[in-house]
Amino acid sequence: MTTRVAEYQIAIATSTVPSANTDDTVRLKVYNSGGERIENFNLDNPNRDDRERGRTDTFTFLPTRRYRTNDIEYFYLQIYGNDAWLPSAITIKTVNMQGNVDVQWSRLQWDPQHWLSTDRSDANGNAVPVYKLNKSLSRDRDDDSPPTSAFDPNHSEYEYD
Ligand SMILES: [Ca+2]
Ligand SMILES: [Ca+2]
Repeated sequence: MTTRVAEYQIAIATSTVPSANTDDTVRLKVYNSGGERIENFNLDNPNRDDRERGRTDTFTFLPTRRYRTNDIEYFYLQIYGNDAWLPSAITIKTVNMQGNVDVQWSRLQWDPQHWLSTDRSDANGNAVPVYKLNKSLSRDRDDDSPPTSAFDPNHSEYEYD
């Protein structure tokens, strides 16, 4: 039983390897079980140089409509540009109306092959413009062990806008 989403708290770390940083736009998109995109967050702190090497950036968003945590089915993490980016970890939390964390999704062991770029030849041909984070694989309300297969680099659904 989950409750209405009152806030998202997102933390994303950038790898320390050379060129892991990016100045390109990155968005986190939230989808419901019907495949409808219900949020499209621009991961940008206005007064901060986000996604520098070895840094963790945090973002807070309010939902743009009314729904419950259970309505959330999956996420896309998408880059808009060819300044390749290599994350090292991501955590997404939903907060309820009482101010408590409702559910936390996280991937704390990022595959170092999984660069994001619109130029697929980046990272020796391993780069993709978008990753899918499946709720069913990554949800860890009571489990501290990091999921290992939360992101699907082979999915074919892209949305550009
Ligand atoms: Ca910024
Ligand atoms: Ca880069």
